[in-house]
Amino acid sequence: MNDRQIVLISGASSGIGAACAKVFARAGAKLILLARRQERLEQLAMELACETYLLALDVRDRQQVESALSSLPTPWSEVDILINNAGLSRGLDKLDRGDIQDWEEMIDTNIKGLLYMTRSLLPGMVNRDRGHIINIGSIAGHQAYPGGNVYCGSKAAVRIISEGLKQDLLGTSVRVSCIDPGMVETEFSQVRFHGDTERAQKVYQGLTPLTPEDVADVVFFCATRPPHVNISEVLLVPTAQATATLVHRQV
Ligand code: NDP
Ligand code: 8X3
Repeated sequence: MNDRQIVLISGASSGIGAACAKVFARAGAKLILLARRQERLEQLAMELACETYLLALDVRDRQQVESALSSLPTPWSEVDILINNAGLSRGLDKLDRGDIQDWEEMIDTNIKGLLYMTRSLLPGMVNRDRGHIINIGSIAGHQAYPGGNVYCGSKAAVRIISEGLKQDLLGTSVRVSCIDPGMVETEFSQVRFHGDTERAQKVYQGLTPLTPEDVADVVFFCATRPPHVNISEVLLVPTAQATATLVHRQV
């Protein structure tokens, strides 16, 4: 990658986002790290040997997103790569028993938050005729699974929004990628099960899941292709996973 490129990573306080920060920092990027937990961002920034700018905000808050991104100080204002990674699942209930607050949190974060971020930074990329939007989707955007209903729908939306965005940007040099991982061991399942650690651990029992670093490697690869190459979509899964529901566990 070009030295000194500015990379904004949402959801940088944990898991895949934090791993992306480490990979891009090693390559010499300048990083804007965004998440709600400021202390986590500060801790990460201390570990990184690169320039960082921290944005402690909630991507669901449209006003906060617009105001923070439109007032980035000059050395940070021309974002080259936006990694839309902030996201979450809540619950695994059948739809008739689903918690509406959980649905709203997923839709507001995974779809609307991603749109607010993109809408704020994309005009600058188009004007400069340079940039890359990298969205973190999921295998759940390709196949639904029981109880996944709204989460899977939100990730299907990420996939289709990415496809539409690529079409809208045709004729510009701005690139779009959608990276769709299968099972990755992060705080994801803890968040899904509202802090039920035992239930969260069972998700990965008997198999070797992807690590956040595995996903970050793929994100970095997409971001570092020559300018005429656009990797539009990548589905990556653990070797022990075939589909959203078909996994091989050693007993
Ligand atoms: P983590 O829970 O470890 O990380 C999620 C990150 O998103 C955190 O940094 C969190 O920060 C941030 N985030 C959540 N809500 C908001 C918000 N409203 N505003 C700002 N930041 C927010 O999970 P992962 O690293 O696994 O998840 C990253 C992405 O990868 C998600 O989009 C997820 O759907 C996707 N994914 C995960 C898979 C997995 O198996 N783990 C597989 C496929 C896709 P904070 O709480 O500090 O705001
Ligand atoms: C996260 C992976 O299969 O739990 O998107 O939905 S899965």
